[in-house]
Amino acid sequence: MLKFNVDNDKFWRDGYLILKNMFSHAEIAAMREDVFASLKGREQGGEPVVDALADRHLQHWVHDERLIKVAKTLLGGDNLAYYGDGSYAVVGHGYTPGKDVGGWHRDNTDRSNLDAPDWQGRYSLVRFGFYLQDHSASSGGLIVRRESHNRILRGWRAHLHDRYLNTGIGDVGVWSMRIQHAGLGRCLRGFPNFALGPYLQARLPEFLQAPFPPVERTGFWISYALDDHHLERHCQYLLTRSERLTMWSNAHYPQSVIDKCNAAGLKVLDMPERMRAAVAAGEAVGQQRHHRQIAY
Ligand SMILES: O=C(O)CCC(=O)C(=O)O
Repeated sequence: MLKFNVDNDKFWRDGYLILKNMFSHAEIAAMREDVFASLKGREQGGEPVVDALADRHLQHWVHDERLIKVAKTLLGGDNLAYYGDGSYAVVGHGYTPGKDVGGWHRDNTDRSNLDAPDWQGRYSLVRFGFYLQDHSASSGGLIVRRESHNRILRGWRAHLHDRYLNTGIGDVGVWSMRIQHAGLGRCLRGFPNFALGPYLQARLPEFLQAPFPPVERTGFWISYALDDHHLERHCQYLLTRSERLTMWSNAHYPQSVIDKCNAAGLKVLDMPERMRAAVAAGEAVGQQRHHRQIAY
């Protein structure tokens, strides 16, 4: 039994949801500590960049039963999988506004061609976003373009769909991987419901934009999907990406962690192993630095 409301209809209509008070303040503080312990390991301990399930500081969050339950509820299926897509970023630590974060994009496989397979039927890949500081009245949260998971919105009318995830501590965002979104969003000072996407951020005077929280802006994301044809296509796409080669080359999932996932009702697709096998077979994987449509 979940203690918070999961509005399925709203999720499929808008393409995203904010799950209010899904985690306690203490849990979010612990998650933030875990992320910083991992970061310290990478920056000072020479630990490799790996996805969340292979990261000893973070792996327990991947099989959190609440996330699994919500993902299954939203996606309407029991065959839920984790496919090596769990990561974090801290602004100022290799995560630069305007370079690594801030522009509009989608995270699915076929991004602008609505005839492509991703756009046939319900898209069964979702991402949870934990913003580990208070964005209820301050900038730095995610901006999503409502309903853009179902269509391409263009021109000035598209901005009417822009929504700011003004998450307080413990609120969690979840969105369709097909939705258009922009990281490091801003909101209007005093009006946190009013989203300022990249266009308005660049034009509105600073004093009208809500400030960022006083702590380092930290995001942690975990994706899940039904183990279906959309996911297989997305996995094929991810194998083309250079940042996955970096993230998966040294990622190993201990059997005990896989067992915990399975016990929580989550299947684990070992994408790191699949990437290593493809590399060993001499396949052309991990070469694309940016999104590139794959054949269909
Ligand atoms: O909020 C951010 O920093 C970026 C999030 C994002 O673009 C993503 O998770 O795909």
